[in-house]
Amino acid sequence: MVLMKISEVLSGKSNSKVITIRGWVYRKREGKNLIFLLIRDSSGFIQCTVKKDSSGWVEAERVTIESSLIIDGIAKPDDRAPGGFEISVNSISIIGLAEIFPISKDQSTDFLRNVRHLWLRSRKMNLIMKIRDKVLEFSRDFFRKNQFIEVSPPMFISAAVEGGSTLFDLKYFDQTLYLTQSSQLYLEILIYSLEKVFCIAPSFRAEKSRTIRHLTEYWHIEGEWPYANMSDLMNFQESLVSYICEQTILNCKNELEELKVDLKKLKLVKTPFPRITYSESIKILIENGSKLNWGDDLGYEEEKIIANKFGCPFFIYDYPTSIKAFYCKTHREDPNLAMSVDMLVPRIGEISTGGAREDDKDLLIKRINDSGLKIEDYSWYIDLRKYGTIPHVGFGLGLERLLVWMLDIDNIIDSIPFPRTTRRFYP
Ligand code: AMO
Repeated sequence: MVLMKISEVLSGKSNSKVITIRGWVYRKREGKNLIFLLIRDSSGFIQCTVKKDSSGWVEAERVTIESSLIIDGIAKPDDRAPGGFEISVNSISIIGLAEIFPISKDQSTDFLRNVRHLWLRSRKMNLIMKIRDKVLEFSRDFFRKNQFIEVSPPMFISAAVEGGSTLFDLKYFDQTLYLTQSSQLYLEILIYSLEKVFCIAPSFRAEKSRTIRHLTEYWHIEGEWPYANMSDLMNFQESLVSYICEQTILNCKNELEELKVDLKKLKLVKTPFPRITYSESIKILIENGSKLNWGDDLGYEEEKIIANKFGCPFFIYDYPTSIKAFYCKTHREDPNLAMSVDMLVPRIGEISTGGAREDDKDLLIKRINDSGLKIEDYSWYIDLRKYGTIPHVGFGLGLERLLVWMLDIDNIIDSIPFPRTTRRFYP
């Protein structure tokens, strides 16, 4: 007897052979002389039929939805069965007889999110998590192909990266520390040793926003690149996103099909992405009836208006310095403009932010002071500009926002196994 994954059985390799599968009962239908069990494992679903005269009958009668089983039987093609194959069952060992499973048909999204630990077994979540894994793999591939080194920054930090209003503080023995909002400043340290670096790590935001694009803990794909300019940065980011889309189409065909993802949208992701300045984006907004003025930050609603106009990923660059963080480098000929760039997509708006970092020590100190931050908190960051400063750029791409867009997911909550929001932290 050969132990097989359900996907191997469905591929026809084991036709007419006696095989063993390990899985859980997804559905059960009982007839007088026949019981149908739809069994799932990590790889898929297969119909198993148990005849009254087989030695598996007694166990088949006992099993309940989500019971875990080991099944021995003969796999054979059957056009009526989902996937085109079924297993004619010889015997069943019940490993864990399940109590009445709380999830049944037609339950509300809210209920399913409340029983996340059980809902993760659903096909939908299984498929999203598989694509998520692949997107992480393709992101790493792309950085490595471009000679970036993966590094491991800390999650406990001593000073804000992205401003105090979204900072989680925590008691760290006798002091207060924070959960990192971005690994950017730590990647900036590491470029002085390793040059091109990247990380894929959690970032935390104490954000009360309850939108389809906000989590309090999300995964951040961040890169930092010495001696590159804004044009290199946009070229790199658009190539990364189109590589991820291309590889996902090639390698996750079945998952995308089953999730009914709009493949046309992914296939249309081609470089170069359109690029407009912040000033041009304000013009578009005013033409569309917005009351926004030059200098105002773009909110979710404004981003959506512009993004839906483009219908594909695109960049907005050269934002007002006044709405950008202290580390943003400014244009030397016009210090009111920051060398900063966001990537936006339809429906979600911003999915990444990046830019050139201020590499001049005195200008950086001025920006820290002007931002009302305590200079002593950033003395190590200023040291980087004291000892062999170099021009550099970097960016942060939100993994979940990317997935929400790619996979047409309704809410960011369903792009991560264990979502953390203002209301959700269980389990
Ligand atoms: P920013 O704060 O714009 O920039 O964040 C970068 C990207 O992170 C994602 N993101 C989020 N995803 C889910 N939930 C949230 N609450 C959330 N907040 C942000 C978005 C966003 O574009 N250090 C800079 C980037 C840089 O310049 O390198 C930064 O963190 O996709």
